[in-house]
Amino acid sequence: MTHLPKVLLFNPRAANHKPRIPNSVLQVAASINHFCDWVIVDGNLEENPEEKIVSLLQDSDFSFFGSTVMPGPQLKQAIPITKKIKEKYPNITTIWGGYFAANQSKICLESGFVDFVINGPGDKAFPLLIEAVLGNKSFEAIPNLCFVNSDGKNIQTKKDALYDQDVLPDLPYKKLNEFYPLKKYLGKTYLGTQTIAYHSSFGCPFTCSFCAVVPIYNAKWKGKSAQKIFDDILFLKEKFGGNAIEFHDNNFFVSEKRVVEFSKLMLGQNMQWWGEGRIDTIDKYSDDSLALMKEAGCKMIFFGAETGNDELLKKMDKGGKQSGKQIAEFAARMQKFGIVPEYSFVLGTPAESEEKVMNQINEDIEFIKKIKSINPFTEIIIYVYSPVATEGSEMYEAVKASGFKFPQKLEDWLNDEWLNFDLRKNPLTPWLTPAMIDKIKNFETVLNSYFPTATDHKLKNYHIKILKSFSSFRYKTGFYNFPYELKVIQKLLKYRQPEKEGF
Ligand code: B12
Ligand code: SF4
Repeated sequence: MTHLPKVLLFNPRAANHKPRIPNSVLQVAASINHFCDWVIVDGNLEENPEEKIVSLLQDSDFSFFGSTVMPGPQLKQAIPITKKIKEKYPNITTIWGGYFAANQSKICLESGFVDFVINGPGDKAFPLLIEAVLGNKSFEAIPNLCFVNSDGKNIQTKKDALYDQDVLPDLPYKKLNEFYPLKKYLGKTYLGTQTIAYHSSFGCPFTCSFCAVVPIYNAKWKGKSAQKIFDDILFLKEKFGGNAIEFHDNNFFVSEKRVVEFSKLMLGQNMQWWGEGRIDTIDKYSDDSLALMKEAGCKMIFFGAETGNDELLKKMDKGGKQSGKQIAEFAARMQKFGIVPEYSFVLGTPAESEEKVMNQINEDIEFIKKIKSINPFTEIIIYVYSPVATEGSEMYEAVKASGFKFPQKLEDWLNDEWLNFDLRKNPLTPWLTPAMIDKIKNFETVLNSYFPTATDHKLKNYHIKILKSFSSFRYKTGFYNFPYELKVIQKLLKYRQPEKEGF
């Protein structure tokens, strides 16, 4: 009997979050399914994932440990657990992938406990890397890989063009179901009682200057066909009872043709769905397409509205097409079709003076109120700008000029301020004063009380009435300071303010 190489794949816990199908590790598991014996440990479903991993490593002869790593809370488990594995089992090859690892590959490799970083899609790189390690071959020819060579030099290999998504191996849902019942991943949301997390495309064709997708995908995008998406969804519906979908793509709506085809297939399925898109892209869709999408279950779409200021939109490289006027008109257009626009705004971008930063925050607050008056059903998500190293963009140049620096060591990301950095709530960037952060947060509290989110499916009608009546004076007069009473009410009602990704 031949022994297959053993691979332990880890999905670290994303703090305070309901579990979702762990697509990142599941997709790389699919890429090695034909020649490796793999196990998934999901930090979202394990009380103590470290204990679980240690016991697996003690009982069996694993050669590889792979972890996916997003910025923020996932680091809290990914860093100490990988470090421990490397200390106790130096022969196990440790591999990180995902957005944090790819965008911060240098410090990951310098930590001494991450041997390799996958820089972008791992579908080809991961199996090739396992083969190269086992066969003692060179790593230089493996695409999408970062590593330190024998001369101590950081090497980033060439990026592959994006793969044809329809020919990649199917995700091994049935095998995942052997480790964790798949039903545990199908959460209750405002979309349905058993919501599927599905990822139908990679990358994004745009280059917004604040976006972590840009350095990895360089304005490339590739999606699965409508038929392939539909077949997978139907499988998850029939086999595991999925009855709603969150599309986790960076940009689900790039191709109107694909969305229309998918919508036609979904008619009569009685499943509601949500995804992320761009205002300027979907504004080009025909009325017929929008009406069809609604009929096919499209309930809400997430859009990066960012700001109403046209000059700033240009600096953000929003393709130069999105304008404040368009954002406002589009909110009204969505209302006509009964699709909820979920607009995210990025407040607190750098400017030449403190006064200018504050003025922009005030302007953005007024713009958000304008959007709400045009279409009160618009869901508003407020972020505080957290820089991403998009070298060469005007925005990142201003960030660097302000003296801002990313941590120089991997473990520094475990400090509280850096753990919270990518949550985009209080990134402690040098140009933001505490008064500015307070202003943003207080406004957010008042706004979310006056217009409670539709995504909190536990919220009752009388909760909404209470929240609205207590916040009405503040919202209408612009008095946002110290909204303690609203915080207490929100806490008592267990009201969850809206978060990105519609969950
Ligand atoms: C699902 C998701 C979440 C889920 C996580 C669910 C889970 N894992 O349990 C939740 C909602 C919890 C979440 C939270 C956050 N997220 Co999030 N999230 C995503 C999302 C939408 C999809 C990730 C995914 O499943 N992709 C599908 C897989 C197949 O693709 P992939 O991860 O890229 O994997 C491929 C490669 O990267 C590589 N790879 C990845 N991992 C590994 C591991 C190994 C071993 C190997 C070999 C290869 C490999 O190979 C894979 C296959 O080709 C992405 C955006 C996106 N479209 O990817 C954002 C994204 C990763 N999130 C992001 C952020 C910032 C966050 C937050 C930190 C902040 C926020 N406000 O959203 C929070 C953290 C909050 C918290 N409380 O933990 C950013 C990261 C940006 C950055 N600066 O790097 C992204 C890119 C969204 C964005 N465009 O801004 N998120
Ligand atoms: S459209 Fe969205 S995903 Fe694409 S580059 Fe801009 S912010 Fe990033």
